[in-house]
Amino acid sequence: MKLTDQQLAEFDELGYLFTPSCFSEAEIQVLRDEAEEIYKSDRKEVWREDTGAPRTAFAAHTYNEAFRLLGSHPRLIDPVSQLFGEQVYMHQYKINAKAPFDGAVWQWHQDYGTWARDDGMPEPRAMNIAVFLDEVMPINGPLMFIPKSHKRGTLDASHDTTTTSYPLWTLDNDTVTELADAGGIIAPTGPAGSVMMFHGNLVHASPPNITPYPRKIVYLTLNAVSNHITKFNREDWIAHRDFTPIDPVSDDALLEYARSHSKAA
Ligand SMILES: O=C(O)CCC(=O)C(=O)O
Repeated sequence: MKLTDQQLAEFDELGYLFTPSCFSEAEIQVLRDEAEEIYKSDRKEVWREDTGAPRTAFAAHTYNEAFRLLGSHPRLIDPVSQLFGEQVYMHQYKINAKAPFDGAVWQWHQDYGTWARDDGMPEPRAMNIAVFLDEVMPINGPLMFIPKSHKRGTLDASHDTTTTSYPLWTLDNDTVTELADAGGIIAPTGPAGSVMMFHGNLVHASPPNITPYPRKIVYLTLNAVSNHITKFNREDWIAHRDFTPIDPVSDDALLEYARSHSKAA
């Protein structure tokens, strides 16, 4: 999948590109089923909310074949490599749950703030590309973004280690208010299989999910190989130390896997 000049200009201007239904339901169903199995396991990579509900599962591409294929999928890897003008490696991989009734807040933050401060990443030449595993609705804890906020560089932040089970470098209310007054706030919604690609400095957050409806999203954090991290403070299954460029699989690899492994097959 090659980005057009118009898409490149839109990404530069707004800091994100949203592609509804980038993956088919057949491709997503197998990932959704396997994510639920991963959440049931007691692996160290599965972090939980204070209630015990799953919050995130790290590094699933290293222990699950379907998520490995997604982590090397050309519809995700190629546009990010194109934007950075070089090959990318996996800096982080998460399946965030936002569980029904229990999914907690993600405070306002910039991803690059954490990658720079905690992992010594030299430049914001990494980004998250998010794949919806469930339908994301206005009510089930959607991601919220402040368009154009990536143009403001890396902002002052403080380390929030108390609000949730997940430590995060978060922005203060005055900063968020000023940015939102300038750029507004959007919450992309859409069917499972939709993809949101966003700049490492784009300010974002998500509210709790108090509905009965799950909202799982997979995040590939792809970093330009020449921009690899220089500090190794976090576990290597949270901030990876394998800087090998990702060699994309074929476009139908996930569909083939789904055909042979889906519960209906
Ligand atoms: O999954 C979410 O709701 C937010 C995740 C997030 O902001 C992040 O991983 O940086």
